[in-house]
Amino acid sequence: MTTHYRACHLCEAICGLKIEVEDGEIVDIRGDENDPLSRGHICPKAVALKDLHEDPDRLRAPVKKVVAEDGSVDWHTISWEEALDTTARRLAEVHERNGVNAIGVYMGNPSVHNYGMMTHQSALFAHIRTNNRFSATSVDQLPHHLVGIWLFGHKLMFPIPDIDRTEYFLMLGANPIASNGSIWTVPDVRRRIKDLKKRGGKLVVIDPRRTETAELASEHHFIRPGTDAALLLALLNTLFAENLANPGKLADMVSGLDSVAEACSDFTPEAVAGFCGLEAETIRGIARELAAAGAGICYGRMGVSTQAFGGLCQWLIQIINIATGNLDREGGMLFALPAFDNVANTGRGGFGRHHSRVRGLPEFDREIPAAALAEEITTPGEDQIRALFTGAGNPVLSTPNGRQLDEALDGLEFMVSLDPFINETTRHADIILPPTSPLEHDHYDIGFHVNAIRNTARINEPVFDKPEDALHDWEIFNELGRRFAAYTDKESRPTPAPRELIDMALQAGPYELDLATLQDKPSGVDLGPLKPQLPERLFTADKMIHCDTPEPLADIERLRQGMQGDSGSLLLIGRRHVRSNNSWMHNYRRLVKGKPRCTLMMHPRDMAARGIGNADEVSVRSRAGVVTLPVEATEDIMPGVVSMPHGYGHDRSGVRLETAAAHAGVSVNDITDELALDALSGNAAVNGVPVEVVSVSA
Ligand SMILES: Nc1nc2c(c(=O)[nH]1)N[C@H]1C(S)=C(S)[C@@H](COP(=O)(O)OP(=O)(O)OC[C@H]3O[C@@H](n4cnc5c(=O)[nH]c(N)nc54)[C@H](O)[C@@H]3O)O[C@H]1N2
Ligand SMILES: Nc1nc2c(c(=O)[nH]1)N[C@H]1C(S)=C(S)[C@@H](COP(=O)(O)OP(=O)(O)OC[C@H]3O[C@@H](n4cnc5c(=O)[nH]c(N)nc54)[C@H](O)[C@@H]3O)O[C@H]1N2
Ligand code: SF4
Ligand SMILES: [Mo]
Repeated sequence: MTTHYRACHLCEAICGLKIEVEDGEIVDIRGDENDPLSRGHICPKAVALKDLHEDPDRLRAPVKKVVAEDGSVDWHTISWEEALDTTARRLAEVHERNGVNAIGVYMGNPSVHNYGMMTHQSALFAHIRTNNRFSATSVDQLPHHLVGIWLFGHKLMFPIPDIDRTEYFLMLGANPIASNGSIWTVPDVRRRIKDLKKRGGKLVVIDPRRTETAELASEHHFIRPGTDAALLLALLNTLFAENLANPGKLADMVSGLDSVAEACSDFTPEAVAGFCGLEAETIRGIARELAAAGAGICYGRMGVSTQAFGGLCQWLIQIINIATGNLDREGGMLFALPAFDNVANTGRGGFGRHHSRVRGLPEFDREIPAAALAEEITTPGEDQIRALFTGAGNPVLSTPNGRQLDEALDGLEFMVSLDPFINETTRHADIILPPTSPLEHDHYDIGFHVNAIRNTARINEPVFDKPEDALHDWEIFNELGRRFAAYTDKESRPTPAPRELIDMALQAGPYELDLATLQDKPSGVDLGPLKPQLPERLFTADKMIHCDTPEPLADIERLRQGMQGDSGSLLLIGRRHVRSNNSWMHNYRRLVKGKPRCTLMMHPRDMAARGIGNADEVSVRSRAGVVTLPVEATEDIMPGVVSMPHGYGHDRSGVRLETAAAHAGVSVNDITDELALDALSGNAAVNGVPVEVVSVSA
């Protein structure tokens, strides 16, 4: 028996694991008590790492699609030589004939959990500087990046809730008990919330659903989806009107708060109460308690990012943290200082430097909103996408109006996917390049230490040897880069192995660590709690935080317009479950067992009004499409709101995910709307979609 130490890479909590292997097989996975960040915590998904590794549906060699004369599709195993050469040649042909923008790129969420994808994608993409780049960012955390740029001068400057030392925590649109935290690496959040309450602190949750997190909170308030920006403005209004705003030591490095005070002057609690569905006195109470706390937090995630006012919400949240003096305060919001300092190591990011061809949507960091991918493939003209590269993503299930994209992908001349599975997206590829299993390569978390509540670092060796004739993601990028460069007469410079890059970055980093030191400590090293770092850590030219950001200030007018009138439609929101992970963890019996999770949660009052019985099949219709699924009656959802999880809809022809197909569900993104974006940021508004619900049970 051998024992292996490993950080779980499935979600942002990056829990330390202890994995026991006997005769080449995993016999036990448990939490690593010595991990200074996760302290032994794990969730049910960790054990599924074994299932993922052993999954018979996981591709072990490249495959190419072969279509028979009768239209039937078969996948043939091919050599790496053929797979890499064909991919590079076909991409080069499109590049040659139609220009670089004819190649589209979509990178999905697990790229950020796998360092080789981050350090090495440029080995290929340095040669394909296409304007048609997309990623899951624009269905997720895009507003956080923009706020980072606007206020702190860098797209990765994320203020992190210091939950272990706070007294008052105001949380909007996040459900960490299910998600284990986001833009907030906080393993064992349940215990931390309990500790907060034990020391007399308070957690207040604002969510249209009484979630698992709301259940634990000191207070929970329902809010009408999409109205949080008005609530946040009313909180600021109260802070300024009652003279409670006090930036404290931030005063010397902050300017422009007066402009915000002026902009929110008509957003009194009374003015927004009806729109948001909270009492005016409740809003005032929250503002007063947050101001009175010695250290407080205002934090918001998916529910306030992926909605019609996502950019404005995330900006207002940080303005509140500044106005209450809680930014850069212990027990408030602090910036992490990772050993591999990916903030110092990456560009600051830009916004709106070019726009998408068809709809004129703004780029962020050279990417345009994923909601525009289908139209960029189907709309003829110069710079139309004709070839597509996808890596670690499943946009057919994860981006708005995925059904439209599903159809659009068939029109491509060539598609290649870097992915271990034949799923709803990769089934459209001509070639699939499967990387090694996660446990066959080493692991260092470049992505998430910047979100973490404590500074720690760990490198972990592979649990299993790399099989003969297998390639890591980063090796695939290096090889594709070299071959594409050869076909297009460019000079290629393969990037050194990720380990070397990490070693260099660690040595250059703030703790002057190196790989050898970390290798001796497989449970990780503790670098201490987060500390105040401003103004030194600011990336703004004058080391100041300018709160009078023109773009979000101007967006307040759009909110005012939006507050007029109510269509009376039901509003659809999303949800997550601890045993699921976006679209790709439904192939494991131990995670999907139990009652079906892909249901429409609905309030009994709304059901009665429509003659819907419990467990009826209902059709849910939006502007974009319709899906049919079972309804689940619950008083835990606000009347007028319905909720459905994402990442389901696996029963499509050609998908090779046996267990997932048997628990297929339907995809909520068949009815989210590719035209419904936050006009400020370009982020998808997958929460707050107007829908009609009708029983289809006889
Ligand atoms: N188990 C599990 N864990 C995961 C994932 C997963 O799929 N499964 N995915 C990972 C990823 S990629 C991410 S980004 C994170 C996301 O992490 P979180 O943001 O914590 O996760 P969600 O469960 O989407 O929480 C969003 C909440 O917003 C609420 N909401 C919806 N609309 C509104 C609104 O208009 N206003 C307000 N105030 N609330 C609203 C929803 O009811 C929901 O409770 O989770 C990560 N962790
Ligand atoms: N309606 C609605 N839509 C949403 C959300 C929502 O809350 N509601 N959440 C959004 C969010 S937060 C996110 S992050 C996105 C996720 O959207 P995507 O990133 O597009 O989708 P995933 O489901 O994460 O797909 C992961 C893919 O990566 C592959 N993969 C896993 N590990 C590796 C690896 O190491 N290497 C390679 N090459 N491939 C790998 C898997 O096989 C799978 O195909 O979905 C978004 N979509
Ligand atoms: S919470 Fe679960 S999925 Fe997330 S890192 Fe920890 S064990 Fe892995
Ligand atoms: Mo995400």
